[in-house]
Amino acid sequence: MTKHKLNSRFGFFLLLTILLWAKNLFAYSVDFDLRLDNALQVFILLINPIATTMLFLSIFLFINRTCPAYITGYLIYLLLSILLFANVIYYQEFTDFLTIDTILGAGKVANGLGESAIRLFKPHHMLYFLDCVVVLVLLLLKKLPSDTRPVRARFAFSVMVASLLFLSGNIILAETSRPGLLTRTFSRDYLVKYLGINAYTVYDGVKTYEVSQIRAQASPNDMEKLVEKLRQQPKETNAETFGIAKDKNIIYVHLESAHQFLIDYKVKDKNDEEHEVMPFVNSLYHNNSSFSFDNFYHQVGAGKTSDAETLLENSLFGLNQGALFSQLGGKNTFNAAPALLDQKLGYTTAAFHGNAGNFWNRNETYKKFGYQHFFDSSYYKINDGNSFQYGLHDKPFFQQSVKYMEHLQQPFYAKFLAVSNHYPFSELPDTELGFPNVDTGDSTIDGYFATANYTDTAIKEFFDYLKASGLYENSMIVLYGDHYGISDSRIKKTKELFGKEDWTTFDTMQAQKVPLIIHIPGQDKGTVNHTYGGQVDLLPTLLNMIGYDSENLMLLGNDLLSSNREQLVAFRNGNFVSKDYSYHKGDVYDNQTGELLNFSQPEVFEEAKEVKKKVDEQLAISDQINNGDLLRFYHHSGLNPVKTEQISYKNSLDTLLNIEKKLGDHSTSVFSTNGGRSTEELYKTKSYEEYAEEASK
Ligand code: GP9
Ligand code: MN
Repeated sequence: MTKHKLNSRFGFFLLLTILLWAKNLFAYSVDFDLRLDNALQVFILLINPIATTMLFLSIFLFINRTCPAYITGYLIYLLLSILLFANVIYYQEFTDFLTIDTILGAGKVANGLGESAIRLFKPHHMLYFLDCVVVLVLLLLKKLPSDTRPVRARFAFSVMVASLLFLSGNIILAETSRPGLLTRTFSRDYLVKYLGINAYTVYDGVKTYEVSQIRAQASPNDMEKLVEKLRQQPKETNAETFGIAKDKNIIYVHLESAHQFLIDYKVKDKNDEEHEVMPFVNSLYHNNSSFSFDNFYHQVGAGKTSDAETLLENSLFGLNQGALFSQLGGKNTFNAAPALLDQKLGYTTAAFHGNAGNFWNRNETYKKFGYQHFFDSSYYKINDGNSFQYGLHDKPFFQQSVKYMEHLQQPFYAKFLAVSNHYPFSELPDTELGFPNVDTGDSTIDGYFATANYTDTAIKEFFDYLKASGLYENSMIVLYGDHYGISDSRIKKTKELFGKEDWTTFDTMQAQKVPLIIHIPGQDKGTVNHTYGGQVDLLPTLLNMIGYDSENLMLLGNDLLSSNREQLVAFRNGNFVSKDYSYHKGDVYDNQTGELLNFSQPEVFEEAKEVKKKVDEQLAISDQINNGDLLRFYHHSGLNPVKTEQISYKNSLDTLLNIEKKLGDHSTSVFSTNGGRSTEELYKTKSYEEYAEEASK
């Protein structure tokens, strides 16, 4: 390129592009923590600021007159610099990126940040503006050559098209590295990591606009209509189990990617010796203090884990597209279990998870759900040896949770999200290897049983602690599978593991069953129940057990233990399973034989088409409530909207310690009931290697 060109307006364009690119890379390496896992991610990160910076800056190339062109170019550059810097400051405080909602509406956050801006300002932040000042001064002093000749419109247009092509290339690479990036929106971290701050901000702006349009059209009247509809479907509850877990702590143990077929399954090793995959969970499953279920299905969509959480804590479905947590979690009004238990029954509420709090937008959604405390990865000691891409492994996760859990006032509602049994099912720490792999030729399936076995031991250790600390007797512990681990596209490769010759669509549907075990120490009427139900039914079941009449809540599910319940499991994609048959895209299969009934039993086929209407209606009601944010108009629940601005997850331990101190002798935390001593030493954990060595002695 000639010197002449560099002195032109295009030269100015290049200069600004390079400066912004450099500042973005600087922010990536110094101020943001974007966790890169492989070379492709590094490459994408390096190039991702370029396309959008060029695209925005190309606007000034279209302006003919010299002064306005340079001023516009400079202002765009300044705005992009401010956007970057604002994110740097925000990230320091919230470990997350600015949303359009925060920028536009939330004066609170801006004020809060304003106050602490001085505290947050670090000397190296000067670098984000130094160049802006230098360029401005050079422009004013006319040291930077300003070219009076306009850029030809055709050239400006080509630059714009080139940046759009670059952007498409960037998006394609990003989708290759992380499929579902734009449709599932795992977290803002991911969007910035793959597309850069500018593209993320535009994407967030478009989504925010879409959401606000739908909400603006919704009215209290829409809610009333839905209330009427739900009233026509009276829900029975089981009077015998009403209140059997009254005042108990509620402990949720989230079994990541657990299929029901893991229950009682034994893996054969090379010597044909059998190894039980989840011996501890199996013992709970068959225990007479457990209400267990063998026809319980996950009902998640693209939001996977987060959809399971939505279903479980709201008895509403996730969204038809993308994740409710990411799209609406920080915006909507919910009548979620944590808020309900806190406000109506005085429970302390806390969530524990060894991954970053912004994954699935949990930081915001949990506040809206009413969680008072959230212990995310920042509360755990994590290193390369005890973690993988989804966070801390289960054994250290449960163990390290104790120092927080022991300070929760009882009764508490605590959710523990285990994660080791997550795709790709091959990332256990070295000391945890040893459980035999299966041999299907698909490495994802082959490691699945070993990671599940690891989680099983972690849960056993956690239960041992609960017993040793005395928490066990005061608690009900609910274990549930969040969704499938082996996807529909792979699942047929498991057929030999289950002694099957063929694999049908019906088998794939069966594989969507997940474990559900409601363990209530002291009960002895627990059995394995065969009712057909799904995750949407868990909250009504749980509320009945703790003795809360849920009549005034907008719950779409019904009590799994009621004998008169309608056994209908809607999947997020509109397929369903009923007591007698399974429906898949117009095909109806017999639940007992797996046979396709469309032709052999046309009457069942016709009936199924009728049932399908109910399923569609259930999903539609859920979507209307969620998309229209209709619970903001619903007051019969008697719940107050959660005051999210009063919740902070930054110093959850201090908050708990202060409460403990204030309550003094009245404190009911385990720490207090243990005479003000920690119960951490009661936690015993060993690696697979150590257990194996012990067993061989
Ligand atoms: C990560 C974990 C995984 O925090 O919840 O989510 P998933 O990929 O299973 O939806
Ligand atoms: Mn999951």
